[in-house]
Amino acid sequence: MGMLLIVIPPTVKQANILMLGLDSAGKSTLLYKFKYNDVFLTIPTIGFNVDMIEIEKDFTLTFWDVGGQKKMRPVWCDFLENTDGLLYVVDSSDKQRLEESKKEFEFILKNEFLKSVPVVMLANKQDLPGALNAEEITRRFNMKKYCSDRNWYVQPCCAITGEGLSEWILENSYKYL
Ligand code: G3D
Ligand code: MG
Repeated sequence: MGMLLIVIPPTVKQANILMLGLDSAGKSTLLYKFKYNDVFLTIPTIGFNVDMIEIEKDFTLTFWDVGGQKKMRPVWCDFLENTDGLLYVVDSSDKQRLEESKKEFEFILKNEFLKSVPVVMLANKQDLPGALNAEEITRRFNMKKYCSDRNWYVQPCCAITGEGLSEWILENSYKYL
């Protein structure tokens, strides 16, 4: 997949991460896990959640977790401006809605505001039986084609246990943004 490295000007102390994905993909669970290293009972997000997480001294990521229900998806466009990194969350075990998720993904990538914005796809719910692995998600989402104009990476994870997250959030996130 290659090395993802985007140079952050020394003055940039904050980056906006937009979390998108279908409803129930696990976005809010992931955000709680990032923030508190804990699992909270999530309720379907009506509107959006926003949270700032200090990755290291003087570097903060602001996560925008936008509701993924069908009626919310047209609203995604209102959140695209000023996005430094897209975190697209997929329920890797929900094969029935994979195609729907892919369609939304492809659609959103075409938006001018997301031009060249790096993408990390979180292949969530790896704990569930039959979950597609990162290679399969990469293939099914046609990442090589649709993200050929930007840096991208597919990270398998489980928002409940946090597996796969710490590597990304602590070690690598700042490199992507
Ligand atoms: P959303 O914010 O993308 O809409 P949520 O999704 O974070 O609200 O999560 C939807 C449901 O998926 C929640 O279950 C949550 O506990 C579950 N979930 C999230 N991540 C994982 C995971 O990695 N593994 C498993 N097994 N479940 C996960 P409920 O039952 O509350 O609907
Ligand atoms: Mg939510």
